[in-house]
Amino acid sequence: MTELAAVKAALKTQAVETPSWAYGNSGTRFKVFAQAGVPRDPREKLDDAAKVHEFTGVAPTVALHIPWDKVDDYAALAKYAGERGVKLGAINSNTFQDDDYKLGSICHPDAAVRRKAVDHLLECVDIMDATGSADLKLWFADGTNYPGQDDVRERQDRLAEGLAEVYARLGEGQRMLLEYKFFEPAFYTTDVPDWGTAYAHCLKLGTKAQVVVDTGHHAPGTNIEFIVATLLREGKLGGFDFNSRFYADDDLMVGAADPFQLFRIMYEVVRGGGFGAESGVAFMLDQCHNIEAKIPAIIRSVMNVQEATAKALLVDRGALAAAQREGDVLGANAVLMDAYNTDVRPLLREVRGEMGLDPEPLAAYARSGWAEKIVAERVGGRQAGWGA
Ligand code: PSV
Ligand code: MN
Repeated sequence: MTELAAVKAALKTQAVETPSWAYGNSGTRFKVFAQAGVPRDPREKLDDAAKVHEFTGVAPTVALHIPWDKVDDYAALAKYAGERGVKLGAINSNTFQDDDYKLGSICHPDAAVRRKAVDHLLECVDIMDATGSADLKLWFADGTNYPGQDDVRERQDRLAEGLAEVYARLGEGQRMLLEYKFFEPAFYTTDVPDWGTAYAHCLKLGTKAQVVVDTGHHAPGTNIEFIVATLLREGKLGGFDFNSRFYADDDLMVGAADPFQLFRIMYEVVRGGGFGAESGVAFMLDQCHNIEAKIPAIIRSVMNVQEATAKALLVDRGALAAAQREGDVLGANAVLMDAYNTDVRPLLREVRGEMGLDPEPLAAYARSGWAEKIVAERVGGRQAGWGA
């Protein structure tokens, strides 16, 4: 196989997971703007996700969020997804929207609240059994707002205890993916604020516990690709929640704010053996489309990930290694920048053509009439939104 053929073959195996909540209404804490045609239940979210996969060919799974996507029969929901050509992906837990969680969930000072939170996580594993999902994705809003509010060390003990109980419940082939976020909603201490804390807990738990890197969950200037390289090296990178940030956890389209950063991340993924199904690294989106049309925004996001991946795959690794060995600073940098500055859109158009897809997913989606159809048909009922 020529090198270009190998790059194309790799791109055809790419899999980006889209989040059910991105198809619903969302906003900032100031206002949620409703859009016409938005799904009213989990099935309609899957219908939209299936369209993203139909036009991109590389978005075969959909992440669910419990209880936002609560249904009576999860096996039936998985079957419904399958009939539309997609599968159910990670199950995202929610221990941050109940009044009981004001002071935290699995780190709460009251054992009864901790019990409630852990029971929810165990319920999520039951759901994974029914849907065939492999990953439980955990993000905790736990933390404190004021110095002295709670015992920071004890909160870590409570966290470890709760996680251990859920870990013990994981079945064969199931994983626990622990996300970190440096602040918000807690402002003084956060119980899982950084990759080091997440890594320490996952290391203690065992091989089924891995870290999720949400690209929006870092302070400005953080070198995310270094974190990626380190976690991959330790076998602890479970996956990504991709999105873009300008300020904090903006949840904008991945690759919109800083495509160069996305390329650098994808280069470390490729370099560290994190690309491809056998790597176990999950490439998920975690985004909210507040003012832009949702389905095209998700298609655009998937394409942005594809473009960054194509550029990362095009890096001349041999030339780079040679320049690095020789201490050729400018030469090494030039090899990386050559790949980044390549216009990979023609290559991706070819790849799509070879996959039997329209080379222009956004134009094909616009022509498909799906946007008009859902606006006409999804009338009445309650639109899905943040919290539903
Ligand atoms: C909140 O910050 C958050 O965006 C986390 O990143 C989760 O992954 C997501 O919500 C869904 O719960
Ligand atoms: Mn996330």
